[in-house]
Amino acid sequence: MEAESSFNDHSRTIIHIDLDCFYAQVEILKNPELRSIPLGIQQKNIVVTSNYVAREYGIRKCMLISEAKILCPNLILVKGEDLHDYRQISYKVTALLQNYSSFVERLGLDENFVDVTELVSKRLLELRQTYIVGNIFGDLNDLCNCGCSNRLRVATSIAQEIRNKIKAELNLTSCAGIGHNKLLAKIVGTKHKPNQQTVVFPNSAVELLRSLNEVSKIPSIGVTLSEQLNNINVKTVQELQDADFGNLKHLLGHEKAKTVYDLSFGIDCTPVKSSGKPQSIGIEDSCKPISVEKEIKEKLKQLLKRLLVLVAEDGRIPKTIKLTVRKFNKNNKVSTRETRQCNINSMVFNPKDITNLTENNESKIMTSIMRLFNKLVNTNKPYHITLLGLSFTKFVERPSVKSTLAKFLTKDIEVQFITNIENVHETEVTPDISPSTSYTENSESEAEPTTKKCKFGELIAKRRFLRDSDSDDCASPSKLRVGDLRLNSTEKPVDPNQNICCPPNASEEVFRGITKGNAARTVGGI
Ligand code: TTP
Ligand code: MG
Repeated sequence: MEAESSFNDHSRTIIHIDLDCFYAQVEILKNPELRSIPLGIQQKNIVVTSNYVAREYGIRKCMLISEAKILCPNLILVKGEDLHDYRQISYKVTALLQNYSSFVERLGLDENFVDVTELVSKRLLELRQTYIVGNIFGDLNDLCNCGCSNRLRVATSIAQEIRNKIKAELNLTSCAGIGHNKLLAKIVGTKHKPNQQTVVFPNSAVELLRSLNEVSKIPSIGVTLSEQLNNINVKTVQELQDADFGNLKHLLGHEKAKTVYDLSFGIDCTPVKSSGKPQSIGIEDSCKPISVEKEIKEKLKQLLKRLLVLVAEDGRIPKTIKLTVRKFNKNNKVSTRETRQCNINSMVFNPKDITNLTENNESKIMTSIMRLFNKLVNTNKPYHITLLGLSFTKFVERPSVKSTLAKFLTKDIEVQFITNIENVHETEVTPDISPSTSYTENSESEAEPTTKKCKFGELIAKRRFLRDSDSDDCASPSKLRVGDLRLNSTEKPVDPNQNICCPPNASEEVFRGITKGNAARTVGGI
Protein backbone atom coordinates (compact mmCIF):
# COMPACT_ATOMS: atom_id res chain seq x y z
CA MET A 1 0.00 0.00 0.00
CA GLU A 2 1.37 3.38 -0.96
CA ALA A 3 1.13 6.54 1.07
CA GLU A 4 -0.36 9.54 -0.61
CA SER A 5 2.65 11.70 -1.29
CA SER A 6 3.14 14.83 0.78
CA PHE A 7 3.48 18.13 -0.94
CA ASN A 8 7.19 18.77 -0.93
CA ASP A 9 7.43 22.49 -0.74
CA HIS A 10 10.81 24.17 -1.28
CA SER A 11 9.74 27.73 -0.68
CA ARG A 12 11.44 28.18 2.68
CA THR A 13 15.14 28.55 3.39
CA ILE A 14 16.40 27.39 6.75
CA ILE A 15 19.80 27.58 8.38
CA HIS A 16 20.64 25.37 11.33
CA ILE A 17 23.46 26.62 13.51
CA ASP A 18 25.22 24.26 15.93
CA LEU A 19 28.08 25.53 18.05
CA ASP A 20 31.20 23.42 18.08
CA CYS A 21 32.02 21.56 21.30
CA PHE A 22 29.84 24.08 23.06
CA TYR A 23 30.55 23.65 26.78
CA ALA A 24 34.23 23.24 26.00
CA GLN A 25 34.25 26.47 23.98
CA VAL A 26 32.61 28.35 26.85
CA GLU A 27 35.22 27.02 29.28
CA ILE A 28 37.92 28.09 26.84
CA LEU A 29 36.45 31.60 26.74
CA LYS A 30 36.81 31.71 30.50
CA ASN A 31 40.27 30.24 30.43
CA PRO A 32 41.94 30.57 27.00
CA GLU A 33 44.87 28.40 28.11
CA LEU A 34 42.59 25.43 27.70
CA ARG A 35 42.30 26.00 23.97
CA SER A 36 45.28 24.01 22.83
CA ILE A 37 45.23 21.20 25.35
CA PRO A 38 42.88 18.23 25.46
CA LEU A 39 39.87 19.38 27.45
CA GLY A 40 36.91 17.36 28.63
CA ILE A 41 33.77 18.67 30.29
CA GLN A 42 32.73 16.46 33.14
CA GLN A 43 29.25 15.81 34.48
CA LYS A 44 29.29 13.16 37.16
CA ASN A 45 31.47 10.37 35.75
CA ILE A 46 30.91 11.24 32.11
CA VAL A 47 32.67 13.45 29.61
CA VAL A 48 29.67 15.22 28.11
CA THR A 49 31.81 16.91 25.51
CA SER A 50 35.42 17.72 24.77
CA ASN A 51 37.31 20.13 22.61
CA TYR A 52 38.52 18.96 19.23
CA VAL A 53 42.08 18.55 20.53
CA ALA A 54 40.77 15.88 22.88
CA ARG A 55 38.69 14.33 20.10
CA GLU A 56 41.94 13.61 18.26
CA TYR A 57 42.67 11.14 21.04
CA GLY A 58 39.39 9.37 20.45
CA ILE A 59 37.47 11.10 23.23
CA ARG A 60 33.78 11.00 22.40
CA LYS A 61 30.73 12.61 23.91
CA CYS A 62 29.26 10.75 26.86
CA MET A 63 32.31 8.59 27.36
CA LEU A 64 33.08 7.45 30.89
CA ILE A 65 35.82 9.51 32.52
CA SER A 66 37.72 6.30 33.22
CA GLU A 67 37.73 5.35 29.54
CA ALA A 68 38.65 8.85 28.45
CA LYS A 69 41.59 8.95 30.81
CA ILE A 70 42.92 5.73 29.33
CA LEU A 71 42.74 7.20 25.83
CA CYS A 72 44.20 10.50 26.88
CA PRO A 73 45.97 10.52 30.24
CA ASN A 74 46.66 14.27 29.89
CA LEU A 75 43.00 15.10 29.50
CA ILE A 76 42.12 18.16 31.56
CA LEU A 77 38.66 17.90 33.07
CA VAL A 78 36.50 20.86 33.93
CA LYS A 79 33.22 20.39 35.77
CA GLY A 80 30.24 21.29 33.63
CA GLU A 81 27.34 20.71 35.98
CA ASP A 82 26.49 24.34 36.54
CA LEU A 83 24.91 25.45 33.30
CA HIS A 84 24.65 29.12 34.10
CA ASP A 85 27.51 30.29 31.90
CA TYR A 86 26.50 28.01 29.05
CA ARG A 87 23.01 29.42 29.13
CA GLN A 88 24.24 32.97 29.13
CA ILE A 89 26.37 32.47 26.06
CA SER A 90 23.66 30.43 24.43
CA TYR A 91 21.24 33.33 24.68
CA LYS A 92 23.80 35.72 23.26
CA VAL A 93 24.04 33.50 20.20
CA THR A 94 20.26 33.41 19.81
CA ALA A 95 20.09 37.18 20.25
CA LEU A 96 22.68 37.60 17.53
CA LEU A 97 20.73 35.34 15.19
CA GLN A 98 17.59 37.37 15.76
CA ASN A 99 19.23 40.11 13.74
CA TYR A 100 18.79 37.90 10.69
CA SER A 101 15.23 36.75 11.15
CA SER A 102 12.33 37.03 13.51
CA PHE A 103 11.99 33.28 13.28
CA VAL A 104 14.76 31.86 15.37
CA GLU A 105 14.06 28.67 17.22
CA ARG A 106 16.30 27.38 19.95
CA LEU A 107 16.98 23.69 20.19
CA GLY A 108 18.85 22.83 23.36
CA LEU A 109 21.57 25.23 24.35
CA ASP A 110 23.78 25.23 21.31
CA GLU A 111 21.49 24.85 18.33
CA ASN A 112 19.19 27.27 16.59
CA PHE A 113 17.09 27.15 13.47
CA VAL A 114 16.90 30.40 11.56
CA ASP A 115 14.27 30.84 8.88
CA VAL A 116 16.00 33.20 6.46
CA THR A 117 13.36 33.00 3.71
CA GLU A 118 12.59 36.70 3.90
CA LEU A 119 16.18 37.84 3.99
CA VAL A 120 16.99 35.58 1.06
CA SER A 121 14.27 37.11 -1.11
CA LYS A 122 15.53 40.59 -0.27
CA ARG A 123 19.07 39.63 -1.17
CA LEU A 124 17.94 38.00 -4.38
CA LEU A 125 16.51 41.30 -5.51
CA GLU A 126 19.91 42.93 -5.03
CA LEU A 127 22.15 40.17 -6.38
CA ARG A 128 23.13 39.64 -9.97
CA GLN A 129 24.76 36.32 -9.39
CA THR A 130 24.51 33.67 -6.72
CA TYR A 131 27.20 31.26 -5.64
CA ILE A 132 27.69 28.55 -3.08
CA VAL A 133 29.81 29.07 0.01
CA GLY A 134 31.06 26.02 1.89
CA ASN A 135 30.46 22.32 1.35
CA ILE A 136 27.74 20.73 -0.73
CA PHE A 137 26.06 17.44 0.07
CA GLY A 138 25.16 15.43 -3.01
CA ASP A 139 25.58 16.48 -6.58
CA LEU A 140 24.46 19.48 -8.52
CA ASN A 141 22.89 17.60 -11.41
CA ASP A 142 19.15 17.70 -11.82
CA LEU A 143 18.63 20.66 -9.52
CA CYS A 144 15.05 21.66 -9.01
CA ASN A 145 13.92 24.65 -11.03
CA CYS A 146 11.36 26.11 -8.65
CA GLY A 147 13.87 28.76 -7.59
CA CYS A 148 15.05 26.92 -4.48
CA SER A 149 18.56 26.45 -5.86
CA ASN A 150 19.17 30.18 -5.99
CA ARG A 151 17.60 30.71 -2.61
CA LEU A 152 19.79 28.04 -1.05
CA ARG A 153 22.88 29.51 -2.70
CA VAL A 154 22.12 32.90 -1.20
CA ALA A 155 21.52 31.26 2.16
CA THR A 156 25.00 29.76 2.06
CA SER A 157 26.50 33.26 2.07
CA ILE A 158 24.12 34.32 4.84
CA ALA A 159 25.19 31.28 6.86
CA GLN A 160 28.83 32.21 6.37
CA GLU A 161 28.05 35.77 7.42
CA ILE A 162 26.28 34.57 10.54
CA ARG A 163 29.10 32.25 11.48
CA ASN A 164 31.65 35.00 10.95
CA LYS A 165 29.61 37.26 13.17
CA ILE A 166 29.37 34.65 15.93
CA LYS A 167 33.13 34.26 15.73
CA ALA A 168 33.86 37.99 15.65
CA GLU A 169 31.51 38.97 18.41
CA LEU A 170 31.46 35.98 20.70
CA ASN A 171 34.65 34.21 19.68
CA LEU A 172 32.82 30.95 19.11
CA THR A 173 33.05 28.64 16.13
CA SER A 174 30.00 26.90 14.76
CA CYS A 175 28.69 24.66 12.03
CA ALA A 176 25.79 25.46 9.77
CA GLY A 177 23.47 23.32 7.71
CA ILE A 178 21.42 24.90 4.97
CA GLY A 179 18.30 23.33 3.48
CA HIS A 180 14.71 24.01 2.57
CA ASN A 181 13.39 22.53 5.80
CA LYS A 182 14.53 22.05 9.38
CA LEU A 183 15.15 18.34 9.11
CA LEU A 184 17.52 18.66 6.16
CA ALA A 185 19.28 21.72 7.57
CA LYS A 186 19.92 19.95 10.86
CA ILE A 187 21.19 16.75 9.34
CA VAL A 188 23.35 18.28 6.65
CA GLY A 189 25.14 20.56 9.11
CA THR A 190 26.73 17.53 10.73
CA LYS A 191 28.38 16.44 7.49
CA HIS A 192 31.45 18.64 7.87
CA LYS A 193 32.68 19.56 11.35
CA PRO A 194 33.97 21.58 13.10
CA ASN A 195 33.72 25.18 11.95
CA GLN A 196 32.22 24.42 8.53
CA GLN A 197 28.97 24.60 6.72
CA THR A 198 27.13 22.40 4.26
CA VAL A 199 24.17 22.89 1.98
CA VAL A 200 21.81 20.29 0.60
CA PHE A 201 19.60 20.87 -2.42
CA PRO A 202 16.24 19.08 -2.60
CA ASN A 203 17.48 16.61 -5.22
CA SER A 204 19.83 15.10 -2.63
CA ALA A 205 17.38 14.98 0.28
CA VAL A 206 16.63 11.28 -0.08
CA GLU A 207 20.33 10.45 -0.29
CA LEU A 208 21.02 12.61 2.77
CA LEU A 209 18.47 10.73 4.79
CA ARG A 210 19.83 7.40 3.60
CA SER A 211 23.30 8.46 4.67
CA LEU A 212 22.11 8.31 8.27
CA ASN A 213 21.72 4.61 7.82
CA GLU A 214 19.75 3.72 10.97
CA VAL A 215 16.21 5.03 11.41
CA SER A 216 17.06 5.93 14.99
CA LYS A 217 19.46 8.56 13.64
CA ILE A 218 16.62 10.55 12.11
CA PRO A 219 16.10 13.53 14.39
CA SER A 220 12.88 13.18 16.33
CA ILE A 221 12.67 9.41 15.96
CA GLY A 222 13.19 8.25 19.49
CA VAL A 223 14.00 4.94 21.02
CA THR A 224 10.43 3.60 21.24
CA LEU A 225 9.62 4.47 17.69
CA SER A 226 12.82 2.97 16.34
CA GLU A 227 12.21 -0.15 18.41
CA GLN A 228 8.69 -0.36 17.03
CA LEU A 229 10.07 -0.01 13.52
CA ASN A 230 12.83 -2.50 14.18
CA ASN A 231 10.16 -4.98 15.29
CA ILE A 232 8.69 -4.93 11.80
CA ASN A 233 12.18 -5.24 10.35
CA VAL A 234 12.57 -1.61 9.44
CA LYS A 235 16.03 -0.77 10.66
CA THR A 236 17.57 1.42 8.04
CA VAL A 237 16.27 4.60 6.48
CA GLN A 238 16.16 2.87 3.14
CA GLU A 239 14.02 0.10 4.64
CA LEU A 240 11.69 2.78 5.96
CA GLN A 241 11.52 4.42 2.55
CA ASP A 242 10.72 1.05 0.98
CA ALA A 243 8.32 -0.04 3.72
CA ASP A 244 4.76 -0.95 2.93
CA PHE A 245 2.73 2.02 4.10
CA GLY A 246 -0.13 -0.23 5.16
CA ASN A 247 2.19 -1.96 7.63
CA LEU A 248 3.43 1.35 8.97
CA LYS A 249 -0.13 2.57 9.33
CA HIS A 250 -1.12 -0.58 11.13
CA LEU A 251 1.80 -0.13 13.52
CA LEU A 252 1.65 3.60 14.15
CA GLY A 253 -1.70 4.91 13.04
CA HIS A 254 -2.16 6.98 9.92
CA GLU A 255 -0.85 10.33 11.08
CA LYS A 256 2.32 9.10 12.75
CA ALA A 257 3.02 6.66 9.94
CA LYS A 258 2.74 9.49 7.44
CA THR A 259 5.04 11.75 9.40
CA VAL A 260 7.67 9.07 9.84
CA TYR A 261 7.43 8.07 6.23
CA ASP A 262 7.78 11.70 5.11
CA LEU A 263 10.78 12.19 7.38
CA SER A 264 12.54 9.28 5.73
CA PHE A 265 12.33 11.17 2.44
CA GLY A 266 13.50 14.43 3.99
CA ILE A 267 10.03 15.99 4.01
CA ASP A 268 9.37 18.16 7.01
CA CYS A 269 6.84 20.96 6.99
CA THR A 270 7.25 22.08 10.60
CA PRO A 271 7.79 25.81 10.84
CA VAL A 272 10.64 27.55 12.60
CA LYS A 273 8.91 28.92 15.63
CA SER A 274 10.28 31.82 17.58
CA SER A 275 11.11 30.22 20.88
CA GLY A 276 8.85 31.52 23.59
CA LYS A 277 9.32 31.41 27.30
CA PRO A 278 9.33 27.90 28.70
CA GLN A 279 6.08 26.53 30.05
CA SER A 280 7.90 24.72 32.76
CA ILE A 281 11.22 25.03 34.54
CA GLY A 282 12.45 21.93 36.21
CA ILE A 283 15.39 19.98 37.43
CA GLU A 284 15.81 16.42 38.42
CA ASP A 285 18.47 14.28 39.90
CA SER A 286 18.94 10.57 39.68
CA CYS A 287 20.42 8.85 42.69
CA LYS A 288 21.25 5.54 44.23
CA PRO A 289 18.05 4.11 45.68
CA ILE A 290 16.73 6.14 48.62
CA SER A 291 14.33 4.44 50.97
CA VAL A 292 14.20 6.88 53.88
CA GLU A 293 11.83 9.82 53.93
CA LYS A 294 14.27 12.10 55.74
CA GLU A 295 16.81 11.65 52.96
CA ILE A 296 14.16 12.27 50.36
CA LYS A 297 13.24 15.51 52.05
CA GLU A 298 16.84 16.62 52.21
CA LYS A 299 17.35 15.91 48.53
CA LEU A 300 14.16 17.72 47.59
CA LYS A 301 15.23 20.72 49.65
CA GLN A 302 18.46 20.91 47.69
CA LEU A 303 16.58 20.57 44.42
CA LEU A 304 14.18 23.32 45.45
CA LYS A 305 17.09 25.66 46.17
CA ARG A 306 18.60 25.06 42.76
CA LEU A 307 15.25 25.33 41.07
CA LEU A 308 14.57 28.68 42.69
CA VAL A 309 17.78 30.04 41.19
CA LEU A 310 16.57 29.04 37.71
CA VAL A 311 13.13 30.51 38.32
CA ALA A 312 14.65 33.74 39.58
CA GLU A 313 16.68 33.95 36.38
CA ASP A 314 13.51 33.42 34.36
CA GLY A 315 11.87 36.35 36.05
CA ARG A 316 8.32 35.03 36.31
CA ILE A 317 6.51 33.68 39.33
CA PRO A 318 5.29 30.08 39.28
CA LYS A 319 1.87 28.94 40.36
CA THR A 320 2.22 25.18 40.28
CA ILE A 321 4.81 22.77 41.55
CA LYS A 322 5.24 19.30 40.17
CA LEU A 323 7.08 16.44 41.80
CA THR A 324 8.50 13.55 39.80
CA VAL A 325 9.69 10.33 41.37
CA ARG A 326 11.13 7.27 39.80
CA LYS A 327 10.39 4.17 41.83
CA PHE A 328 12.48 1.12 41.41
CA ASN A 329 10.82 -2.20 42.03
CA LYS A 330 13.50 -4.59 43.24
CA ASN A 331 11.35 -7.63 42.57
CA ASN A 332 10.71 -7.19 38.89
CA LYS A 333 13.61 -4.76 38.29
CA VAL A 334 11.25 -2.30 36.68
CA SER A 335 11.29 1.44 37.23
CA THR A 336 8.27 3.65 36.93
CA ARG A 337 8.06 7.40 36.82
CA GLU A 338 5.18 9.17 38.42
CA THR A 339 4.39 12.80 38.80
CA ARG A 340 1.92 14.79 40.77
CA GLN A 341 1.40 18.46 40.97
CA CYS A 342 -0.42 21.00 43.05
CA ASN A 343 -0.94 24.71 43.03
CA ILE A 344 1.05 26.93 45.29
CA ASN A 345 0.19 30.41 46.31
CA SER A 346 2.53 32.55 44.30
CA MET A 347 2.51 35.08 47.11
CA VAL A 348 5.01 32.92 48.99
CA PHE A 349 7.64 34.27 46.64
CA ASN A 350 9.29 37.55 47.21
CA PRO A 351 8.97 39.11 43.75
CA LYS A 352 12.19 41.03 44.28
CA ASP A 353 14.22 37.97 45.13
CA ILE A 354 12.61 34.64 44.47
CA THR A 355 15.65 32.69 45.64
CA ASN A 356 15.33 34.28 49.02
CA LEU A 357 12.41 32.49 50.61
CA THR A 358 11.75 33.10 54.26
CA GLU A 359 12.22 29.97 56.35
CA ASN A 360 8.51 29.90 56.91
CA ASN A 361 7.68 30.06 53.21
CA GLU A 362 10.30 27.51 52.33
CA SER A 363 8.84 25.11 54.81
CA LYS A 364 5.38 25.75 53.37
CA ILE A 365 6.56 24.81 49.92
CA MET A 366 8.38 21.81 51.35
CA THR A 367 5.17 20.75 53.08
CA SER A 368 3.37 20.85 49.74
CA ILE A 369 6.14 18.88 48.11
CA MET A 370 6.20 16.26 50.84
CA ARG A 371 2.43 15.96 50.62
CA LEU A 372 2.81 15.23 46.95
CA PHE A 373 5.51 12.72 47.77
CA ASN A 374 3.25 10.96 50.23
CA LYS A 375 0.55 10.75 47.62
CA LEU A 376 2.96 9.20 45.19
CA VAL A 377 4.74 6.85 47.56
CA ASN A 378 3.28 4.70 50.26
CA THR A 379 5.97 5.14 52.88
CA ASN A 380 4.49 2.42 55.07
CA LYS A 381 5.79 -0.11 52.60
CA PRO A 382 9.40 -0.48 51.43
CA TYR A 383 10.24 1.78 48.51
CA HIS A 384 13.30 2.69 46.49
CA ILE A 385 13.42 6.06 44.82
CA THR A 386 16.06 6.42 42.11
CA LEU A 387 15.17 9.84 40.76
CA LEU A 388 13.60 12.97 42.16
CA GLY A 389 12.53 15.92 40.10
CA LEU A 390 10.86 19.22 40.80
CA SER A 391 9.46 21.64 38.32
CA PHE A 392 7.45 24.80 38.39
CA THR A 393 4.78 25.41 35.78
CA LYS A 394 2.03 27.93 35.07
CA PHE A 395 3.86 31.17 35.45
CA VAL A 396 2.61 34.66 35.97
CA GLU A 397 4.63 37.77 35.27
CA ARG A 398 6.13 39.43 38.28
CA PRO A 399 3.86 42.19 39.57
CA SER A 400 5.15 45.66 38.87
CA VAL A 401 5.86 47.94 41.82
CA LYS A 402 2.65 49.78 40.99
CA SER A 403 0.44 46.74 41.09
CA THR A 404 2.08 45.45 44.24
CA LEU A 405 1.36 48.75 45.87
CA ALA A 406 -2.20 48.70 44.61
CA LYS A 407 -2.64 45.24 46.05
CA PHE A 408 -1.25 46.41 49.33
CA LEU A 409 -3.67 49.29 49.39
CA THR A 410 -6.56 46.98 48.69
CA LYS A 411 -5.29 44.69 51.47
CA ASP A 412 -4.88 41.82 49.09
CA ILE A 413 -1.53 41.35 50.64
CA GLU A 414 -3.15 39.65 53.60
CA VAL A 415 -3.15 36.38 51.72
CA GLN A 416 0.52 36.65 51.09
CA PHE A 417 1.97 33.85 53.14
CA ILE A 418 -0.35 31.02 52.47
CA THR A 419 0.73 27.96 50.60
CA ASN A 420 -2.23 25.89 49.64
CA ILE A 421 -2.84 22.74 47.77
CA GLU A 422 -5.86 23.79 45.83
CA ASN A 423 -6.24 20.85 43.61
CA VAL A 424 -4.13 17.84 43.08
CA HIS A 425 -4.05 16.78 39.51
CA GLU A 426 -4.22 13.26 38.37
CA THR A 427 -1.11 11.19 38.68
CA GLU A 428 0.74 10.49 35.53
CA VAL A 429 2.38 7.11 35.49
CA THR A 430 4.89 6.52 32.79
CA PRO A 431 6.71 3.23 32.62
CA ASP A 432 10.38 3.87 32.57
CA ILE A 433 12.54 1.79 30.32
CA SER A 434 15.34 1.98 32.84
CA PRO A 435 17.23 -1.21 33.32
CA SER A 436 17.94 -2.12 36.89
CA THR A 437 21.25 -0.33 36.85
CA SER A 438 19.81 2.92 35.61
CA TYR A 439 20.20 4.76 38.85
CA THR A 440 23.92 4.78 38.64
CA GLU A 441 25.42 8.07 37.78
CA ASN A 442 23.16 9.41 35.18
CA SER A 443 23.19 13.06 34.41
CA GLU A 444 21.22 15.69 36.19
CA SER A 445 18.46 17.15 34.20
CA GLU A 446 19.47 20.62 35.18
CA ALA A 447 22.18 19.72 32.78
CA GLU A 448 19.70 20.59 30.10
CA PRO A 449 18.62 17.35 28.55
CA THR A 450 20.13 17.19 25.20
CA THR A 451 18.77 16.31 21.83
CA LYS A 452 22.05 14.67 21.06
CA LYS A 453 22.24 11.05 20.48
CA CYS A 454 25.09 9.16 21.98
CA LYS A 455 25.32 5.81 23.61
CA PHE A 456 24.80 6.69 27.26
CA GLY A 457 23.33 10.12 26.86
CA GLU A 458 21.12 8.78 24.13
CA LEU A 459 19.48 6.36 26.48
CA ILE A 460 18.84 9.11 28.96
CA ALA A 461 17.66 11.53 26.33
CA LYS A 462 15.45 8.92 24.82
CA ARG A 463 13.98 8.08 28.15
CA ARG A 464 13.23 11.71 28.55
CA PHE A 465 11.66 11.73 25.14
CA LEU A 466 9.42 8.90 26.19
CA ARG A 467 8.52 10.57 29.38
CA ASP A 468 8.00 13.97 27.92
CA SER A 469 5.96 12.90 25.01
CA ASP A 470 3.45 11.50 27.48
CA SER A 471 3.40 14.54 29.62
CA ASP A 472 1.41 17.59 28.87
CA ASP A 473 3.95 20.09 29.91
CA CYS A 474 7.35 20.96 28.62
CA ALA A 475 9.88 19.94 31.20
CA SER A 476 12.53 19.09 28.71
CA PRO A 477 14.11 21.57 26.40
CA SER A 478 14.87 18.88 23.95
CA LYS A 479 11.45 17.39 23.71
CA LEU A 480 11.26 16.34 20.12
CA ARG A 481 8.09 14.87 18.80
CA VAL A 482 7.80 13.07 15.55
CA GLY A 483 7.83 15.57 12.79
CA ASP A 484 8.17 18.38 15.22
CA LEU A 485 11.67 19.66 15.64
CA ARG A 486 10.43 22.22 18.06
CA LEU A 487 12.28 23.32 21.13
CA ASN A 488 10.37 23.12 24.34
CA SER A 489 12.81 24.75 26.55
CA THR A 490 13.40 24.92 30.24
CA GLU A 491 15.63 27.78 29.46
CA LYS A 492 15.33 31.29 30.59
CA PRO A 493 15.76 34.60 28.85
CA VAL A 494 18.92 36.58 28.65
CA ASP A 495 20.06 38.02 31.88
CA PRO A 496 21.62 41.34 31.01
CA ASN A 497 23.63 41.18 34.22
CA GLN A 498 25.49 38.18 33.04
CA ASN A 499 28.91 37.66 34.43
CA ILE A 500 30.77 36.00 31.65
CA CYS A 501 34.11 37.44 30.70
CA CYS A 502 34.34 38.96 27.32
CA PRO A 503 36.36 36.67 25.07
CA PRO A 504 39.88 37.94 24.46
CA ASN A 505 39.42 38.54 20.75
CA ALA A 506 36.03 40.13 21.02
CA SER A 507 34.90 43.66 21.62
CA GLU A 508 33.69 44.09 25.20
CA GLU A 509 31.07 46.56 24.11
CA VAL A 510 29.64 44.29 21.47
CA PHE A 511 29.88 41.25 23.71
CA ARG A 512 27.83 42.91 26.43
CA GLY A 513 25.71 44.89 24.02
CA ILE A 514 24.28 41.92 22.20
CA THR A 515 22.51 40.78 25.30
CA LYS A 516 21.46 44.18 26.51
CA GLY A 517 20.32 45.42 23.15
CA ASN A 518 18.11 42.41 22.72
CA ALA A 519 17.10 41.81 26.27
CA ALA A 520 13.71 43.43 26.00
CA ARG A 521 12.89 41.61 22.81
CA THR A 522 14.31 38.39 24.13
CA VAL A 523 12.17 38.44 27.23
CA GLY A 524 9.11 38.75 25.11
CA GLY A 525 10.30 36.70 22.21
CA ILE A 526 12.46 33.78 23.22
P1 TTP B 1 26.48 18.86 21.03
O1 TTP B 1 26.13 19.93 20.05
O2 TTP B 1 26.07 17.46 20.76
O3 TTP B 1 27.99 18.73 21.21
P2 TTP B 1 29.08 19.82 21.17
O4 TTP B 1 28.53 21.15 20.83
O5 TTP B 1 29.83 19.74 22.45
O6 TTP B 1 30.01 19.26 20.04
P3 TTP B 1 29.85 19.34 18.47
O7 TTP B 1 31.03 20.07 17.99
O8 TTP B 1 29.84 17.90 18.05
O9 TTP B 1 28.53 20.02 18.16
O10 TTP B 1 25.96 19.27 22.47
C1 TTP B 1 25.98 20.60 22.96
C2 TTP B 1 26.35 20.60 24.42
O11 TTP B 1 25.41 19.84 25.16
C3 TTP B 1 27.68 19.97 24.69
O12 TTP B 1 28.73 20.91 24.60
C4 TTP B 1 27.54 19.41 26.05
C5 TTP B 1 26.07 19.18 26.23
N1 TTP B 1 25.72 17.77 26.22
C6 TTP B 1 25.19 17.19 27.36
O13 TTP B 1 25.03 17.85 28.38
N2 TTP B 1 24.88 15.87 27.33
C7 TTP B 1 25.07 15.10 26.25
O14 TTP B 1 24.76 13.91 26.26
C8 TTP B 1 25.62 15.71 25.07
C9 TTP B 1 25.86 14.90 23.83
C10 TTP B 1 25.93 17.03 25.10
MG1 MG C 1 27.32 21.53 19.16
